[in-house]
Amino acid sequence: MKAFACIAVAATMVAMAAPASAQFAKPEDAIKYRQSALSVMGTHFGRIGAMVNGRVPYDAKVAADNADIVAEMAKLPWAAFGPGTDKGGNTRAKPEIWTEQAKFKEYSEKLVAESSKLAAAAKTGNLDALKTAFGATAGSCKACHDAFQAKL
Ligand code: ASC
Repeated sequence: MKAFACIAVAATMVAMAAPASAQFAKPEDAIKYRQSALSVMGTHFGRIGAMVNGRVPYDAKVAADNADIVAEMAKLPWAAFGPGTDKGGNTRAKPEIWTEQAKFKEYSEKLVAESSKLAAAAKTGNLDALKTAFGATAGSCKACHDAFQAKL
């Protein structure tokens, strides 16, 4: 019984340590995963945008809750851009993601940093601070899309 539990724990640890790309059985699964993470992030980012742009009233608690989600989601997509996931699903990911990996990594890290600042700014309850951080975060979304996302 004990030995069995140890094997189960060891197997879980191996799975957690495995390269992220190995966590997706098929390229299609990785594509679906990263698109889902980016979609959830965009939804919550958009809810902050609605307040920043005055389309809905500013509510500091709602902004902070949404910004925390954005900051967490921002960490997730990148592990799903592993080798071989450039094709195999319906994707607008450009080949440059895999040929300019250092730049792509830099851009993804920029988003993680800016969205973390967004979450911190949202917690201050100051709308101007939120606007500034929102603009910087949106700028990092756009820079990456301009370089690495095929136009529709
Ligand atoms: C969003 C969203 C993006 C960014 C980008 C900013 O709300 O879904 O991808 O902002 O449009 O330029």
